[in-house]
Amino acid sequence: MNIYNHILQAKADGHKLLAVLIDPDKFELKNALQFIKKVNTSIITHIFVGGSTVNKNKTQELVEVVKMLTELPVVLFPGDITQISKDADAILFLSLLSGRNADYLIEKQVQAVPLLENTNLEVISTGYILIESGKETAVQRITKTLPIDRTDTEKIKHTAKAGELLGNKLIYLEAGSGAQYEIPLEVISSVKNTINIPLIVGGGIRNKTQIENAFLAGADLVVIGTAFEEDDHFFEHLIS
Ligand code: 1GP
Repeated sequence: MNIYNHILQAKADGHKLLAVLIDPDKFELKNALQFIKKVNTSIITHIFVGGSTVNKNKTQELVEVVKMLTELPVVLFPGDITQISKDADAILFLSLLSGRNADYLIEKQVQAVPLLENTNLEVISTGYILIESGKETAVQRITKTLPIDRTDTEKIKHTAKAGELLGNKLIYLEAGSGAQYEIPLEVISSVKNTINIPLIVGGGIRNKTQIENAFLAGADLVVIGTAFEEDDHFFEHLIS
């Protein structure tokens, strides 16, 4: 089964999914064996790879190593076209729907096409929505776009629905890596009740209660990066 169909199946079964996000710029390859061993024995279902600013080749090196160490699907979550690796399993083909910068709505995607043509990556179109989360985040800085106000549930809901109507297969509500505040639960549930495609939620989630609350509110897949980077013991709460 391909990765998207698996996500659809999990959604239909009410089986929640959890991704660890590895940022190639912050991750030390020498720690890969130990780190991925912990991933493999936790409840993590997907490994996302990506970052806002990544040196060329770092993604490729990281994906090669990770693929050797796990059976879990490795999904690119790219901040730029330099983060496309043919050795991953899939790519979230992101369009930043919260912003009005044409580069991140369509230009980068056009530039990615010749690179994707040389791969067998499963391409999963994803409406990416940045929500204000207390302080400026890397996504905001790099893309030069404003996030949507976290209290403007109507606008967030309409943006997510527009993303679905445009043909996206996933909606990703992003508070930004290291966010001060995670996506509000009422925003998650409101978007969940509006769209029919799977919902990804990430940014600022640092403990098991926050994960469970995001799931209860309607997230189908939760993404966590910083909590794993900062606390080695975080995995211990997530043993399968
Ligand atoms: C960022 O949603 C992800 O794109 C993960 O955020 O690093 O805050 O977990 P954190």
